[in-house]
Amino acid sequence: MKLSWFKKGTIYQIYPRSFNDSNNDGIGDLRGIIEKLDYLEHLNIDILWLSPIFSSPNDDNGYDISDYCSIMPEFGTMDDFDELLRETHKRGMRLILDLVANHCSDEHMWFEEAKKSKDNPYRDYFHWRKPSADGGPPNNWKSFFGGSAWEYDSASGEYYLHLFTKKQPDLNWKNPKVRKEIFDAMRFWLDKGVDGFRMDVIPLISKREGYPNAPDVGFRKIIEDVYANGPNLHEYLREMNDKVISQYDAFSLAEGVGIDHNNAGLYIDYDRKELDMLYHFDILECTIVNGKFEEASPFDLINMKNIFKKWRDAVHQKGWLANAMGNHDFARMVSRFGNDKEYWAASSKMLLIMQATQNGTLNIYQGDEIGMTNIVLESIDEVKDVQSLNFYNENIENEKYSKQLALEMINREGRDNARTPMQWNDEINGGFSMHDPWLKANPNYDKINVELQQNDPNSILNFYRNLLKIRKQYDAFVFGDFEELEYNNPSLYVYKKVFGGEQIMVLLNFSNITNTCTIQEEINTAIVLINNYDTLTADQKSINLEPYQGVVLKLKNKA
Ligand code: TEU
Ligand code: CA
Repeated sequence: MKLSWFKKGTIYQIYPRSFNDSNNDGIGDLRGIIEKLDYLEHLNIDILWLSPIFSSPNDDNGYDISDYCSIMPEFGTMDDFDELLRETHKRGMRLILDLVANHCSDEHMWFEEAKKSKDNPYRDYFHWRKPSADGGPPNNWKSFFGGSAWEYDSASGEYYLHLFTKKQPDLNWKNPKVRKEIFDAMRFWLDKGVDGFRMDVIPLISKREGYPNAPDVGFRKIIEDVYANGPNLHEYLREMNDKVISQYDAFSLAEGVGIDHNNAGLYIDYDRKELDMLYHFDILECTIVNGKFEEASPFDLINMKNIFKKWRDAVHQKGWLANAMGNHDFARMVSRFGNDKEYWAASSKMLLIMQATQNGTLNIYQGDEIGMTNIVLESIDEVKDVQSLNFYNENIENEKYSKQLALEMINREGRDNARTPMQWNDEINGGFSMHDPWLKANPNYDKINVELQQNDPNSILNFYRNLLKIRKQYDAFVFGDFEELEYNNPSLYVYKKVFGGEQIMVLLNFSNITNTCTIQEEINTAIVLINNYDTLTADQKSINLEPYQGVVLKLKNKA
């Protein structure tokens, strides 16, 4: 198996804008990250993933890059970056960057040139189409962030494609020059020593021939069938791996938008030599039916078990996954899947136990290690995310929702929930910055912050630290074969994992009440490796699990 250093590792995603502000201008920055490297090392993190740090007009907070080989001035300088990389490596951690290669910014030189004329050498870096017969957009494709995916350019009388905002024109990967530009940019960072890339919306880079209309099915299905998994995609990924990634001691982590368990193998099977791992959307979106801010379904544990199982079966022994329950695009993990009120600490810890005992690389998001929760934004002026703002404007204009309801929906599902400043202590703005931050801090920083939890042996933070360490000592956590118990139980998630002779048992209670789990195992010889409560009540045949209790037992080795 190639590069197993990343398999047992834990990836910690940093959203630099919201992590730590070293110069008090309200925006997190690279020196702010350097200041916290000891914190991350102490937390037992192995790999840092930085959301985009490249020059960008920030229409989508850096996911609209205007220069792939420079640092966003608000974040610092190239010297700061070099120091950050050096200091990360010095502590035995690795660093990966966020490669946004499906689109760039409309302020990138390539697009500014392309707009100048139809015969400009950069024109073919993008997707241009004539208007349809009625003068409207060339097809019915919708942007991920609302409205048509086509923007009219009056100078040339043509439309360009943007699957995200109109300031994020899609790059034309069919053009070999575009591929070369991206590969060169990747080499620029790899030559500096970065350890790989998280690849933003990488399944979208190859477009359907002739740009056919999308059928009238839900948006998720449209993503799968029309936007993602295009005809030349795998050829591009192989080329990227062959020419770039495989030439370095580096790995790729794909954002698996539009990938399901049936076609995942095409991306990550070892023998395909395309991507090293992906995180899929089935868990992240298990309460989202078609798209954000549309119909939502209640959390259903059996459904979640099914999702884990079908993915596990699909990739077992053939490829590798990353496990994430949250990131900068979703509301906070504990607010969505746990109970952020009376069982806030227990459920935060239990969710970590679940992720950390699924096969794959563990991928955690900044702030989840202290149980950061969703925020209530009081008015639309406090909302900063372009996805939420577009949703609001579109639906107020067409009178689909009242202002109040639209804001409630944003507060429930919007991306700003995950982007509020990291809560370091109980000082102003949670110690993130002395200046008003770009997005307001969650007022609960007086109760939820790093400093408080560092000093509390029972805190979520210390639980993470301990669990991340133990996870590395038992291969069954990361590589074990699964045997499920209580499969049809809607409140308990219970499984045994076996690797070599080593056996562990994981018991999780996804509910506000105590539940009893009947087990056949001889548990009187078991050792408690992890427990998010101080006590565990059990007899020969059963275990009582308190609300959101999570336990990992080490069973006697198999002969
Ligand atoms: O996200 C891609 C993506 O599919 C998101 O639109 C996601 O589905 C959505 O936020 C959930 O409602 C990536 C980045 O992670 C995101 O931050 C960027 O805005 C997007 O690509 C465009 O680069
Ligand atoms: Ca700053």
